[in-house]
Amino acid sequence: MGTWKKTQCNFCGLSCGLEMEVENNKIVNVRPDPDSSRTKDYCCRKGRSSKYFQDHEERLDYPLKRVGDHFERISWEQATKEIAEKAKAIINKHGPRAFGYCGGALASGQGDAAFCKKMLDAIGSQNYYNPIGLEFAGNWWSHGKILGTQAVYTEGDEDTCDVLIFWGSNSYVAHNFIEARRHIRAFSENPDKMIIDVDPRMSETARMADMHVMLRPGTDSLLLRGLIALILDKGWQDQAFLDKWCTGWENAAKLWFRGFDYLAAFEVCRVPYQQMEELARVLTTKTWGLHQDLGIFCGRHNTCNSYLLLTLMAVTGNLLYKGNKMVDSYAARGTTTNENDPSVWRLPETGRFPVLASYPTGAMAPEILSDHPDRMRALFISMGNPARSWPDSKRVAAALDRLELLVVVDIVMSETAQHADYVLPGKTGFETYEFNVFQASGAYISCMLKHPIIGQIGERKENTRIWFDIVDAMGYIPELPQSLYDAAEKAMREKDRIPYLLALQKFMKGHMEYAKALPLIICKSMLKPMGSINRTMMWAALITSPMMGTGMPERAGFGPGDKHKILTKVPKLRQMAIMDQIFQAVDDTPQGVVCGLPEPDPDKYTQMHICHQDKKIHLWCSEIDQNIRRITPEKEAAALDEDSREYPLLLSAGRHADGGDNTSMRNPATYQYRKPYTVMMNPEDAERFNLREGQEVRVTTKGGSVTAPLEISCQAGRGYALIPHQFGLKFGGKTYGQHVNELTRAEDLDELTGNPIFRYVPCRVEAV
Ligand SMILES: Nc1nc2c(c(=O)[nH]1)N[C@H]1C(S)=C(S)[C@@H](COP(=O)(O)OP(=O)(O)OC[C@H]3O[C@@H](n4cnc5c(=O)[nH]c(N)nc54)[C@H](O)[C@@H]3O)O[C@H]1N2
Ligand SMILES: Nc1nc2c(c(=O)[nH]1)N[C@H]1C(S)=C(S)[C@@H](COP(=O)(O)OP(=O)(O)OC[C@H]3O[C@@H](n4cnc5c(=O)[nH]c(N)nc54)[C@H](O)[C@@H]3O)O[C@H]1N2
Ligand code: SF4
Ligand SMILES: [Mo]
Repeated sequence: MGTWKKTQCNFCGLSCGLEMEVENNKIVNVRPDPDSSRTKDYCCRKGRSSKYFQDHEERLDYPLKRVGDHFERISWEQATKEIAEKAKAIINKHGPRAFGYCGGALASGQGDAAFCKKMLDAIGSQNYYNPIGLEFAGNWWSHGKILGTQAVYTEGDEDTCDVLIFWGSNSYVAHNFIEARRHIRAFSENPDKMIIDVDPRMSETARMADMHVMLRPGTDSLLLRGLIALILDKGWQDQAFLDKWCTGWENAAKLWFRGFDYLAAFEVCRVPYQQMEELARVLTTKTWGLHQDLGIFCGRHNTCNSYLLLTLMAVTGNLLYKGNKMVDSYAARGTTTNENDPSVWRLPETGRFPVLASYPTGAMAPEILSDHPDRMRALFISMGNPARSWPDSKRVAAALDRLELLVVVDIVMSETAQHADYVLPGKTGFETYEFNVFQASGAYISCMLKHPIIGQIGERKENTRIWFDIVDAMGYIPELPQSLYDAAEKAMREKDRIPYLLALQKFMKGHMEYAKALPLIICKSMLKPMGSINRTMMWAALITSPMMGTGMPERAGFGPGDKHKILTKVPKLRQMAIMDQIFQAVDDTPQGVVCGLPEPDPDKYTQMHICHQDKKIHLWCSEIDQNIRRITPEKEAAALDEDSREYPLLLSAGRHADGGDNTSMRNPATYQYRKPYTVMMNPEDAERFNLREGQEVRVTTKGGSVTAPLEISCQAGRGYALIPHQFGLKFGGKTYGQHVNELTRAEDLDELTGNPIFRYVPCRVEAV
């Protein structure tokens, strides 16, 4: 018999509450936590599979250094010293543009993303590559233009809407919002509620829908342009909402929608007009909430897709109103990056710009492989597997090999780690502190801090602690006075960090030259009493939260306490004291705490979430104008047919299939009793190409070719083949399946933001 401990899932941003039975330092059982502050007795298969992820023979226990063609065990002291010296020498010779970080993951651990961005700031480099540049770039850029911020995003609120729309999102399998399956089932069973699914195939989610719009793959932008034109033509738009909240609408309506030939557009999209009229009527008469994902984010014209969906919300009065809410978070997900600001770096070779500080992942390999003097030469990677998960993996591998210094922190010898000069053993979120400050739903903010439930194994270290030790050895964190360490110790002992904040403020006043290193100074002084960089980063994120002063903590019952008189005189410090109280509550409560409630007044809510200075929703944007205008029935029909002779099918390169979690679920025990690695194809296509169930087939694209057994299923749309995302991983010396990014190309990126186009890859499938 082991001991049951409360924790949260490690595998996606939702952080479902879990209880784990731990015996002999191993997870032996997992069940959903009924007391969680965000999920009630709910988790998915990934969370339940945690034990296969945590303990297996491939876990790394010691630091490794490449010597010739193999790796040798070295000490932490040697690793830290050598890496710091080599990285520093490269920066001294070529400047900070030669240095970069990639990874950070948007999974349930945001410690790496939070710390490593600060590490780059201190070094003076903007080379930050995060999965933002691989799925959200188009969406977050559109939020920046329309709402004035890239750091938050909108999502359907199932508590307030009558209609749930899944657009390019297979949520029944992906569980990409809180208690997804539970909500989908409830909507499906309730005769007063409705589910609409827009997806070119009969996905598991589409099967539960009341209306399935089975559009031709890659035609979402064309469909959306037509749909908005149809709404205007009928006069069904929410004019009161547009007049009250929006600006630029007249321009957008005149140049993009009025007079647009929507009948021709629907024909190219292969959707019946009657269904579009019905859809337009539902969208303009009911409260609806949207869940969109990779069908939109990684589809053709993905930035236009996101921009037009936000426009559709505004036109129907559903943006930041009724069904679509802002997913707030106390921890800033980053700062909005204005690509027109001359101080923001353009990538030297491709000229690409960052969104929310993160560059397009597809651009990284071409940049490293270029001969530009400003190219990246030293790279640190953690919580990411670019040689497997990023577009054009062969090119990524070649780029990693070209680097003068590559350091990878991982829990296994990943496909990326295999190319490194140093591979350092990280901990999982079960072995150290980890935090996730994504909001659970539009209805509340709940914060959680995972505490370690597994004791020390081998010489594994917290990822961020590894990076901290290296930047400290590089000399980017100054020596601190003993008084600051003492203040930190006392603050943690007394569970009140206000005196520490005052001591820190005093120190910084005399040392303005250290301003860029402030977060690292906090980590250094707090490290001993906190025992963890992640735990410190969570506290730092809370006390610098952009949500301070919004009244959210107070509505959830949090106040500053009455210990310090100074709090009544300094409003900013008072707000920080409230966040400090929240930190304490979260730190004391492993199941998480509801610590923020949104503004209840709908008008004030909308007002608060519009970040443009004029407090208006901006529906016109000159940067996207030409892109939208080019999306016409004629041009799209020609572009969609362009490759069809040589590549008669389309490939969804990387369905996020059940049981997997990108490349984290490496252990094949996760898939026992299943045969998940296949090419899925529609029965009519199989007949057309004379292929049989189970037969080995070859899939060829412009990027490369892989083989897999054929699975014939009505779940695949006609003309649309699918390969799962999470294969091609090594375990126990064997590689399971082939990996889908051997089929994708670095040049197939969205024209605006550079987000990859994984869901529209022309291909052919033949018998081997
Ligand atoms: N089990 C499991 N769950 C996961 C993950 C996992 O690997 N496994 N990964 C997690 C992560 S990181 C993410 S980002 C999410 C992804 O979650 P999803 O985005 O839901 O995953 P996909 O399987 O890509 O589903 C996208 C849907 O879009 C459809 N689609 C394809 N092309 C088009 C198109 O042109 N237009 C439209 N409208 N739809 C299209 C596809 O048919 C598919 O049903 O899942 C998360 N959850
Ligand atoms: N063709 C194609 N490519 C895709 C997609 C697709 O649909 N098609 N989907 C894209 C999407 S949506 C995403 S989000 C990305 C994901 O791409 P990445 O962000 O690169 O994530 P992973 O590939 O899962 O790599 C995560 C790495 O972190 C390690 N790791 C996991 N958990 C821990 C931990 O707790 N501690 C430590 N130290 N390490 C850990 C894992 O071993 C793994 O090597 O893939 C993208 N790539
Ligand atoms: S939905 Fe699944 S993967 Fe995501 S946090 Fe919950 S249990 Fe984990
Ligand atoms: Mo993702």
